[in-house]
Order: sequence, then structure tokens, then C-alpha cells
Amino acid sequence: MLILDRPSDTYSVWIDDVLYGENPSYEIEAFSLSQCYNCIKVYFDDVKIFTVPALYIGSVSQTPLAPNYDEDVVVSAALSGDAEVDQVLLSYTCDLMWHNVSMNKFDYVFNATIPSQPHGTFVQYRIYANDTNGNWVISSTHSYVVSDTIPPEIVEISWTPEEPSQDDTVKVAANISEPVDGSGVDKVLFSFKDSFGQWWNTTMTYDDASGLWNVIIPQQPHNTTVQFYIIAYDNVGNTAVGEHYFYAILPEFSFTTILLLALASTTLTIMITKKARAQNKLYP
Ligand SMILES: [Ca+2]
Repeated sequence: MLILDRPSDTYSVWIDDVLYGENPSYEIEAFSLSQCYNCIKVYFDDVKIFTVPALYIGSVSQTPLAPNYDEDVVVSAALSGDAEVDQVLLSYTCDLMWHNVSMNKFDYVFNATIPSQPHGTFVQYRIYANDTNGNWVISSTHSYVVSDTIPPEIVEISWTPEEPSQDDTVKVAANISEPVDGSGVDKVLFSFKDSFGQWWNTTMTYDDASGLWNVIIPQQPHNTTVQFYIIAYDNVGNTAVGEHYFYAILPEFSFTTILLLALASTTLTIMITKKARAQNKLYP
């Protein structure tokens, strides 16, 4: 026990209720506190006196603190002590295997990198260091879980037929992408506005064969403009909201049909005219 008498600025050291000295001249190299004080004038602490090792790992940190599946993690360790450092190793595991990597010194800090890992991976690591006398010290074990903070990517949206008539249902297909190390696509919501201006929500269905998410929009009357958009979710709730798309329901006679009819009509007129001229030649 270390008792500090603040008014007289003296302290005394008691071990097992035996006074070992007052204002001792020897240096306390390190101690840990377990209590504060019990009165105004006299402060005391339970102390554990120990010798500072010749080499010890002062602090361990990592960057970033919450790594994503696409981020490497740099682990840094600050070493202290009088001994000369021989080597420092970062030992990490993502499964059952422990991997050892030599740490590189930069100023007084040693650094090494844990490569990026898939979403959800539980990574543990610790630092091993030894001095030139072969004395090893080991840090406590640190850990993190790899996260996914990136929304899915809406790669492409298409629909068929591209110019539907009122007799057509329309199939919308969405290509949604998540990296192989990401959490994966959970669901895709589909919203569309019908001929009455009413918005409808449904979910798209994943098709293994094509790798696309599909939905069918029911027939809509002609002169309607259908509007739709999608929201893609990954398995940890990141969302990607797509842009709005529009298509118009063509009238019963499409532009192509009208063009064909016009061509046919023109051809018929020419034929009649030619026939009339031919008749005029025969019977002038
Ligand atoms: Ca994601």
C-alpha cells in the first residue's frame, strides 16, 4: 500500500501491513491503481510494484477501425523498453490457420498489413516481439469483424417489348451486382405507376439461369405512360435506389403499321395511275 499525505507531501510504503519506508529513494518503475482515497487529508492506493520488462508492446492499433470487405487493415504496434528489438511479427487468423507477417519499422512504430477479407469474416491478431537476447513478449489478442457498407450496384435495367401496345405485358429485367466478398443481394423492390397514376410496389424475382431480377408489368391502356424504378437491398440493409424509367403504350396502329399502310397506299396509287396511263395509250 502506498500512502500519500498531501499536506506534508510525504508518502510511505506498506507491504502486508509492514512499513517499508517513508519517502523511499528507490524508484517505482510501474504500478497499477486499484483504489482512490478514503479521507480528505490522506490518500492511499493499493499498488502492485513490478519491474518494467526490457521490451514490451506499448500500444496496438489498426486502420481502419471498422474495415470493409474491400479494405486492407494496417496494424501498428509501438514497442518500448531498453532492450534492442530483434524482430516483430504480426500473427493473424481468419479461420483456423494463423499467418505470421514480419512488421516493418517506421520511426518507433512497427506496421504490417492484413489483406482484405470477405464480409462477415472474424479476424483475430496479436503481436509477437523479441529482443536480441531471445526474450519474447506477446500482445493481447485483438479482433474485428469485416463489414459491408457499400450498396449493391444497379448495373442495367431493360424491358421487353421496348414499345409495348395495350395488348402487351412488359417484362422488366434488372442486373444487380454485389462483389463476391460483399454481403450479397437480398431483395429488389419494384415500384411502378399505372394508367390511373396509382403507384404499385412489388418485389422482383431472381432468375438463376440469367442472373437477372425480373418482374411483369400488366397490360396498360394505350396513351398511358408507365413510370417505374427499383430499390436494391444487400443482406446488411445497404440500399441502392435506381433512376426512374418511362415507356409509353403505343396506340393500336403503331408508327410502323402506319408507315406500312402509307407505303401500301402509295404503291396502290402508283399502280392505278400506271394502269390508267396504259389504258389511255391503248385507247387514245
Ligand atoms: Ca454491399
